[in-house]
Amino acid sequence: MRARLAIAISGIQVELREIVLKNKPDHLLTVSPKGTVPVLITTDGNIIEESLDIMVWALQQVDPHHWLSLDPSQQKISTNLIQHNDGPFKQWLDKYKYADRFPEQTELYYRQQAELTLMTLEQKLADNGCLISEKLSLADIAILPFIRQFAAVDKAWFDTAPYPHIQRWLNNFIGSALFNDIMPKIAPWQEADIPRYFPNLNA
Ligand SMILES: N[C@@H](CCC(=O)N[C@@H](CS)C(=O)NCC(=O)O)C(=O)O
Repeated sequence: MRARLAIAISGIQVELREIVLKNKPDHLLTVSPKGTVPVLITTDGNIIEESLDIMVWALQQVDPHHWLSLDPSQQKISTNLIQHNDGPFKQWLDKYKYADRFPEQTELYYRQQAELTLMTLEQKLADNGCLISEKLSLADIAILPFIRQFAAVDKAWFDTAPYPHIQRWLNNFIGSALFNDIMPKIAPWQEADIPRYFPNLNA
């Protein structure tokens, strides 16, 4: 989702091949044996296999809202927040989402571990509006999809939890044209398909 968000905002056109994780095409595993998505192949044949790297690849070419424009101290905070999100937070989130697969602790325990991160984000949002400043930047877009997942585990609880700034930030994101632009369901890619392009799926 975050790779699509950055590509969509940059307007850079890519061929989109939707895959079903339970039935990965051979070509995906050939170009990227680790078998995770997203994977981007550039026109000069480079393989980019991490969503964050794909975001930076797109925004370094076209960055209409200056998501990459941070001063050095903001840059450091941004990098730390994203690393923490992609590391410890994502691990707690996965356990909270699939608590029945991790019976050594309760769902509540996993949620509370993840909430330690939410408390940090809530404070940043209270101080700045967005995570780093008063406007969205790379960290917001890189982290928001994971907070959306966190919220969805128990939406009724989340909506009344003491995170008003996160609720506002997430609701604004979910209500944005950008988010809705990247959401259409796309049929899985098959060898015989004619190419489909993103973000202009209908072009
Ligand atoms: N670090 C990677 C992680 C990507 C990732 O874990 N993607 C999941 C889907 S959201 C996946 O491909 N899982 C492989 C599988 O389920 O087989 C990135 O952000 O690009």
